[in-house]
Amino acid sequence: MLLFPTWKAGFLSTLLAISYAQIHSRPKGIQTLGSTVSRGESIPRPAGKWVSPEYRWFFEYPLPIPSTKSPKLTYTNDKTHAIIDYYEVEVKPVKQQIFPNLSPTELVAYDGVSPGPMFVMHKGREAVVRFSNNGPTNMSVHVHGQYNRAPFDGWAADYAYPGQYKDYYYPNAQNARTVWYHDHTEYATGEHTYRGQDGFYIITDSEEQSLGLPSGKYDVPLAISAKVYNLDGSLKFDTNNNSGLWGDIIHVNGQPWPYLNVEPRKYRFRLLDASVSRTYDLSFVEGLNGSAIPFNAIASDSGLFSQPVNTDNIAMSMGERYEIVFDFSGHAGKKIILKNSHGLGENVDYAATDMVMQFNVGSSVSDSSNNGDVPSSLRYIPPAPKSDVVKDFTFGRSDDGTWLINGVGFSDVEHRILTRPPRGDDEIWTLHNGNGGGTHPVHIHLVDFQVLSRTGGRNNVLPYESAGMKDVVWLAGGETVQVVARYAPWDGVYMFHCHNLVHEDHDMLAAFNVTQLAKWGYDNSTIFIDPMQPEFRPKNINAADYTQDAILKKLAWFYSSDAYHIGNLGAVSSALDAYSTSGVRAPTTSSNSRSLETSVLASSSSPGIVSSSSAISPTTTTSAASKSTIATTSTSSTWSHRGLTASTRTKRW
Ligand SMILES: *[C@@H]1O[C@H](CO)[C@@H](O)[C@H](O)[C@H]1NC(C)=O
Ligand SMILES: *[C@@H]1O[C@H](CO)[C@@H](O)[C@H](O)[C@H]1NC(C)=O
Ligand SMILES: *[C@@H]1O[C@H](CO)[C@@H](O)[C@H](O)[C@H]1NC(C)=O
Ligand SMILES: *[C@@H]1O[C@H](CO)[C@@H](O)[C@H](O)[C@H]1NC(C)=O
Ligand SMILES: *[C@@H]1O[C@H](CO)[C@@H](O)[C@H](O)[C@H]1NC(C)=O
Ligand SMILES: [Cu+2]
Repeated sequence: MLLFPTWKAGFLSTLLAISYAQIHSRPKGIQTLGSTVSRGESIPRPAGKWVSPEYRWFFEYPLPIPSTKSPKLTYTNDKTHAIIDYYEVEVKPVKQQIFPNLSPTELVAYDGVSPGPMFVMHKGREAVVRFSNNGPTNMSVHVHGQYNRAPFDGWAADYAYPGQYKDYYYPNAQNARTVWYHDHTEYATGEHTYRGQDGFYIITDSEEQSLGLPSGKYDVPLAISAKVYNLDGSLKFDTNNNSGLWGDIIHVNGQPWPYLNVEPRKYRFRLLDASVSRTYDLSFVEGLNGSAIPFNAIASDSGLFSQPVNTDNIAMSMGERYEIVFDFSGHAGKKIILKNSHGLGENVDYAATDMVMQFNVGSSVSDSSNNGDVPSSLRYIPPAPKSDVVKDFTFGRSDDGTWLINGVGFSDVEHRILTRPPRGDDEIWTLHNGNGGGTHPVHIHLVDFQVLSRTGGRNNVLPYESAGMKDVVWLAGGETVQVVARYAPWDGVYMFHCHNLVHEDHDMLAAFNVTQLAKWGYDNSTIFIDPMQPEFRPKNINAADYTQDAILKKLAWFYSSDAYHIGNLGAVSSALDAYSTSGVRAPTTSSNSRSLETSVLASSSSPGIVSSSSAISPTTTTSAASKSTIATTSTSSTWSHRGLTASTRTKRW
């Protein structure tokens, strides 16, 4: 076995660390080199194939920690004291040194960093984020994992051209969870995300904070992605290749095979598979050949589990998040490697795709708070609702190689709305892996779902898949998976798709329309149901819109739209309760047959030029619901307990 020469590695990496620090314009918050643990420990030079130039600097560069984004200003309503925090993010090109021996790599990233700045949102405080597109491509931003109203959900055809901006209005009303944001532009989501447009969006709440989980520097987000590079250091991406992009260079938070100095205590890690096509089976080992060390999985896509799941591995597919608490206390002075299994699913394995990163465990603990046992009870999760509405969706490949859902892709504008769940309906969706095989992580926007069953393939639901609520489920070759969700709280048109981004762009992306229940007494405004609603479309960047005065006016206008306010949510919630107990079904079709209700989307699928002078008029609000309540307390407690009544619902149809 050819060993990597340690002295040379140490010398070289000192030099390189300097140039890295100079070239890398990462914001404050980057983990600096620790002094207690030596880096560059020699590891066997992996044998096997590379498609990129060979990478040799394993565990020599520190894990970048995304900086936390601060609001630029805060709007407070005079009467209700409700608050909206306002943030600005610029999408722009940046050069980042990835290979120490090649030219810097060109990326297009949020605020010029990849992954982008991290949002830390507190439940109960709404936010508006203005994304200004100063990059070379179109842009649509999806905050993946919260229930945004349709015009703010990153609809694939609702993109901003270079030179435009869009204001996204976010509720931050759900329980604590690890959400992420990434590009969702039609036919280009994969390439844009791959070239840098992704980041973390954390929602936190007081219930979570009272659990005493590791926090601060002991709470670390880990976005794992796999890419391919050319000899000149540029990223390789073939837009016309519709099979997948597995990648031989594994990155964590944008850095290939980094290390993190840790203390011998508990850490919370927020794992995200941000790759285009690669799935992982992750485990922690001491030394390359060590056996897997058990840890507690505590949360998935939609927040905390009801109780921790003890496991020694986590298998995850693209878009999924898992949170774990790992205890380094028995490993002082050791090196722990985060490993990946070879031979998983349809992945193509390369020389070093079995390694992810290394933890260098120090010998002392600087802060022993929040280092106790993980509580045995983490959160109340209602039992899965019973439902006899079952809809089938087959994820398969057509003869020409296109990936489709029930034979339909996003480019089939007339048919891409595959189903219309009545608002508040509990539905079981049966997801089939059809022709063409392939791994399809299925992401349903808007809802949190529960995984009910998996047949074929792995034939079981993994304990950490069923322990919490999710928004992506891994549908591997030969598998059929059932998920149940309540299609709520909002009505409107939302996407669901494969999160193998190559499949998504080629064209495994469809939609559903959560339809109004007539006469149930809640807000019946339709302003938020069309993702292409003109008022909310991107606008040309102009200085006048960026003054404090213009921004505050815009925030007041958003506030008056009543998109998310507690009065609205309360009314929706009680209307749906009434519906649930009445047993009367609204006269809406629930089949997933092709429908021809297309006029709205057909006319808006190719965004016309948005007039540059489309100044927002703060008086054109269509919803006039009163704001008699103050949105500072928990806005969704009623909502999250709705599931309690679900199992006793009787439906008569
Ligand atoms: C942005 O979208 C427009 C309209 O679909 C398209 O013509 C244009 O080529 C896109 N721009 C880029 C840079 O891809
Ligand atoms: C498409 O990409 C896959 C995976 O990287 C590769 O194996 C395949 O050869 C590519 N196909 C073409 C036609 O380039
Ligand atoms: C680790 O395993 C590899 C084969 O997987 C073997 O070649 C190597 O000698 C082992 N190293 C140690 C230290 O046991
Ligand atoms: C979605 O459903 C609503 C009824 O709730 C309807 O008004 C609207 O036109 C539908 N949208 C599309 C694009 O079919
Ligand atoms: C919406 O609700 C209001 C008040 O309940 C009612 O007056 C109005 O007619 C409704 N509009 C539609 C389109 O149903
Ligand atoms: Cu797929």
